[in-house]
Amino acid sequence: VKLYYSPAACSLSDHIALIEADMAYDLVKVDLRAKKTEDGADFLAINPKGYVPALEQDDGTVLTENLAILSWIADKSGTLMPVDGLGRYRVIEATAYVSGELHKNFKPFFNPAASEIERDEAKAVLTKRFALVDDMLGRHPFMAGETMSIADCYLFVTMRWAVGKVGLELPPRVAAHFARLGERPAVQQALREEGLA
Ligand SMILES: N[C@@H](CCC(=O)N[C@@H](CS)C(=O)NCC(=O)O)C(=O)O
Repeated sequence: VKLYYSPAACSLSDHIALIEADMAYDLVKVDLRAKKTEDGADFLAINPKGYVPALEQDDGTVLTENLAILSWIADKSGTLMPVDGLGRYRVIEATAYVSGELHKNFKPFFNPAASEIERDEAKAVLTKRFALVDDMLGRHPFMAGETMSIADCYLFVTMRWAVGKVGLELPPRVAAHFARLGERPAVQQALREEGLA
């Protein structure tokens, strides 16, 4: 598969998941402003939504939306999400929380036109959202249960933004989880390959 990505963007979660799942992949960097890939192709022709991640399969099919791409990686590899039972829906629940409740609230920190008030409001919401993640991590070692899942891959990216972009002080269990995930070889490889190590 080909992963269309931008360094440090939410596509980093798919990159980590592909490595954790031991799947073969090629990376294609996208200039999100110019909507061009690193090899000069029109990114809008590949993904009309104009954002990353996008995952192109070997037959040319393009899948978009992080929750769908992460779920595809999990299902194809048989890792990072239980195949059935409540555990599967716990992983989807946690990944939807990262996408809809964490990721969304970073928007003002990526938008140079956002006001200080918007940033302060978003920071207050993120503080509450991460406090709930701290509760989850008090019940089990990973975000959605006993083992690493796609939710943790995505959570890692948002924790990285929280520390590096927002200057948020992560609650203790979240901070410890961030440090532990950062030590995983797959995470270190993905960071290296995106020029972030
Ligand atoms: N709904 C999308 C949102 C993806 C998204 O926000 N991508 C950001 C990077 S983290 C992006 O490419 N922004 C550039 C743009 O929208 O032009 C998903 O869940 O995959």
